[in-house]
Formats: sequence, structure tokens, C-alpha cells
Amino acid sequence: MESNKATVLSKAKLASLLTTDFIGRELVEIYKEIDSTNLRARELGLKGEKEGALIVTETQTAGRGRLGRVWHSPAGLNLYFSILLRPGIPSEEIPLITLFAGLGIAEAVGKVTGITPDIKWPNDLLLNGRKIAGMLAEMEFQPPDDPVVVLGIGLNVNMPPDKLPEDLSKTAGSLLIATGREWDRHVLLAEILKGIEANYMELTSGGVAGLLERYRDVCFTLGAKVKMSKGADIVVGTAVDVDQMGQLVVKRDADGILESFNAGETTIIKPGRKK
Ligand code: BT5
Repeated sequence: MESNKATVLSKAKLASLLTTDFIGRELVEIYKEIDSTNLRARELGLKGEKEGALIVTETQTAGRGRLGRVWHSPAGLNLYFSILLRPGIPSEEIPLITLFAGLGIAEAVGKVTGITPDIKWPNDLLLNGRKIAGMLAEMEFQPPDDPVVVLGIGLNVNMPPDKLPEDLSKTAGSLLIATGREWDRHVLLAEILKGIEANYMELTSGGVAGLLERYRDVCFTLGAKVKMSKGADIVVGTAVDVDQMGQLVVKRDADGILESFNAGETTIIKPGRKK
């Protein structure tokens, strides 16, 4: 177990635990500080770096969420990393990478800690209702037609409550906050990369149906009463499915019509499943 917060992430320790085939097998960069691991992975991707490159950092000065939001990245406590991917799948299936990465991360965290986070569609993991992880997949096309996807993940591991800024004090959590103890970040990272890779390989070899079935089983947004915002539009209804392209299908309260959402904000008004 990582017994104190001063333990630094090391390539050698990660390599000794890694069981993946290609993620983190060639290029691995571990920074003490960087603007954003997604930006670095993107830069490498556009220079032609191979799939599987892994960028990890102890802290980010410009950690990003979706829509230009900030990802709070205090030093030495959590995991912040990005993986470079070159998926040969139709572009409409690319959002599934985020969904199934979330599934792999939740399962990996469950294996290591004994508690499996809840998955909130599309990109949040929660424990006791607090967000402990977020994923950000960004895509670029390189000519002629080679999609480069950067999958970035932030997981709050050993962050105590007093490291949370005021605006996140009620909504964010960490494994430490949920379990009352610290966790070894190398062990977690190695297990998470294995989980992400297994699902990614299944997805890129045509295994969408099986993955979707597993995802639907654990995604706690399904069955919930939700409020969806798409730009200025608000839709209230029940989340009834996640479709083949990873969209959330909502049965609208107002008229019973099914509407699919591929992004935007989801607020859960009333949970649909007991957790
Ligand atoms: C996400 O965005 O959840 C995606 C976060 C991805 C972060 C990783 S870290 C490694 C890689 N490099 C990057 O630069 N980014 C990726 P979104 O769904 O937009 O959620 C962002 C919102 O989550 C913020 O507006 C806050 O409300 C909240 N938040 C920010 N930091 C948080 C944290 N550390 N823990 C929990 N919630 C946080």
C-alpha cells in the first residue's frame, strides 16, 4: 500500500505491475507537472506517435473537462492520465470508447478496493453520490482518414476533503473519502489500464453488443428520471436505454416520445435503481 502521500509515480514501478498488451508498453511519459495530459497526448498523436502511448502527471496546471471546464488536479494525490488511441471503427461509434472505458475503470477500481463506483452516463464515476472520476475523449482526424483519439482520465484517489475547492466540496469525492484509507496509485493505474484495454479491444473487434449489455447492467442513469440539457433546451423524462452509438435514449414526460442524446448535461432527478 502507498503509505504516504509523498510517494511519487514511477515508470519502473508501473512497468513492474503492468499486464496490458499495448497501452503503456512503448511510450510512457510521467510528468511532475504539465498543462494537460490530453494536450500532450494530442501533440504526440499529431506527430504520428503509435497507439498506446501513455501520459501521466502528478498535477496539471490546465486540466480540462468538457466544454472548457476545469479539472481540479492537486499534486501527488490522484491519477491524471491520457492514452493515445487510433481506433479503426466508424466515427459514430467513437463515443462508445468513453462509455466502455468508464466500465473498465469502474470494474478495475472494484477489483482493487472492493467497492465499485456507479457509472453516470456518459462520463462520470461516482461513489456515494460524489464524483470521483471523469473521462474526456477528444478526437482529431489525420489525413486521409485516420482518427486519433485521446482518452483522458482523472481519478481522485488519495485526495482528502480539505483539498477540495469550495465549489466541489459537496459534489466531488475520492477513494480516500469513500473508504477512509489511502490506495496505491500504481496498482490502481495498472489495473485500470488493463480494464480499459480489454474493453477497447473488444469494441474494436466488433464486440459492441456484449459491452453494451454489461454497460446497461451497471449504468445507474438507466431507469432514472432525468433532466437533459442540450444547449438552451431542457427535456425531462425517463432514461430508458443506451443505444448502439452510446446515446442516451430518454422517454419524454411531456409527450412520451423517445429522444436520443449524444452529449449535454444529465441531471438525475430521481434514481431508477437501488445502489
Ligand atoms: C470530465 O469533464 O469529467 C472530464 C475530466 C477529465 C480530466 C482528465 S485528467 C487527465 C486528462 N487531462 C485533462 O486535461 N483532462 C483529462 P466534465 O464532465 O466537464 O466535468 C467537469 C466538472 O467536474 C467541473 O466543472 C467540476 O464541476 C467537476 N470537477 C472538476 N474537477 C474535479 C475533480 N477533481 N473531482 C471531481 N469533480 C471535479
